[in-house]
Amino acid sequence: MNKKVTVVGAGFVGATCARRIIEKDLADVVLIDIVEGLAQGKALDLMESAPLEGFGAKIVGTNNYEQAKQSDVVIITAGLARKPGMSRDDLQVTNAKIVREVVKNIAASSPQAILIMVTNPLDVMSYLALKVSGFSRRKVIGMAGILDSVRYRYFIAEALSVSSSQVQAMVLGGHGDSMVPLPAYSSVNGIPITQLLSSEKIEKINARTRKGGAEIVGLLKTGSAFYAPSASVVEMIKSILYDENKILPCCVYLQGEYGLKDIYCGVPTRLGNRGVKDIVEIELTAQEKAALKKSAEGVRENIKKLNLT
Ligand code: TXD
Repeated sequence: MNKKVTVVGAGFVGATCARRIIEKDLADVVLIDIVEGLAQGKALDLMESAPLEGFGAKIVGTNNYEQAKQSDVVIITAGLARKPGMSRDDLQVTNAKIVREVVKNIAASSPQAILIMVTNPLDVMSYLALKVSGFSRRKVIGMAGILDSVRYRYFIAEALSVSSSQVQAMVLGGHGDSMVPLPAYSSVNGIPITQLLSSEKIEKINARTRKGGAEIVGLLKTGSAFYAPSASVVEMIKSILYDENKILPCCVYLQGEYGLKDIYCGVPTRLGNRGVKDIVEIELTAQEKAALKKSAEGVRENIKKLNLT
């Protein structure tokens, strides 16, 4: 039997995730949206591409949670996206209401599922999903670090005129302007970027990475990025459904790791069929540790505004 992935929110990120999953035959997909006909229309359109694209996976669209029962993985993308001039935090009040309702429904229909959170502000919504679902921390994981890291990889590849597939790079911390790119853990086929680029050039790339989301919002004007975000979600799904045990930067609940407690933050995580198998603690300089702490404290301030008891 095929694996089952439910995608909540049939907008830009959700529909593109659904498309990538079925075109790669990774799982059958249930696409859910609150807007009548939207998920149904996109699902039917995708199924009609199957004869040409040659995939065997199935997708259905719906407005309720009946068909989502017994999902292996649920991706939550429901909520507003940024417009120019907005920060991710500006979305919090509206998106918290949406995420609360969606997570309650998912917890009732798929209590065994692994949740991948996408809705912004990502770190805060992941925390909210953990609390509302009552799931174990291994099963509620936010997607952000992979996206921030692939942006970093692309910018490094562009600066060096090398294939981006040869660039490895790591960005930790919250999914906001205070995220923490780690040049010491970034390389081109094993060669540290610190040997290939000047520190001024690296600092410029770090700054562009921190503002990577805003750069796309500024260009699109009506919404935010979705191609690289959906590809990043699929990287997580593959590692979970096929127990690949990849170490990927993910937004996870910390209970003392990196000196941080009761908070969601982006750190290297080993992902497999049980969700988070391990949180990997890497060595950081005093400056990087301070930056990670600062990034996490910003998230904590916003978590307080959720008024969870
Ligand atoms: O790195 C990351 N985590 C992110 C996060 C990268 C890119 C986008 N990021 C965030 O994902 C973005 O800031 C938004 O909060 C979400 C979704 O972004 P997207 O670009 O897909 O937004 P859309 O196109 O507006 O789609 C949102 C859909 C839309 O179709 C709504 O009708 C639907 O969500 N929606 C709902 N679906 C189900 N149930 C409820 N309650 C609901 N409310 C809205």
